[in-house]
Amino acid sequence: IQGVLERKHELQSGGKKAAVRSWKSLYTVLCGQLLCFFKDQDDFVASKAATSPIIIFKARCEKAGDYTKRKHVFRLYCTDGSEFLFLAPSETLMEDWVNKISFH
Ligand code: I3P
Repeated sequence: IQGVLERKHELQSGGKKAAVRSWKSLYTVLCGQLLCFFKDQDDFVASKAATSPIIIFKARCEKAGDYTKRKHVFRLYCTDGSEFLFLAPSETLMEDWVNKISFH
């Protein structure tokens, strides 16, 4: 699965509150046990990553029911204690991302 998601860093590894907390639009690609991030699809095709990838091996992913400011948001809990919110363009796409990340 791949497509544009907005991403917000909530916790750094170890569980410390992330310093940069703004939403960022990223072309996101699930590749095996990695989530990879690009500025847009052209950069993906050119393999020009925008940020480091996130390792999703054994990560937990679920709809962020507690986050009520925006719709179609899911949360990723990584094994290093870091946490990210992702905003999908629709509820269907959000469920698709959650299922594919959870059962990759
Ligand atoms: C952050 C930005 C985020 C906001 C976050 C702010 O400020 O406004 O949208 O999260 O709030 O710190 P900045 O752009 O200056 O980094 P929400 O959209 O979830 O409110 P937070 O620190 O309470 O998470």
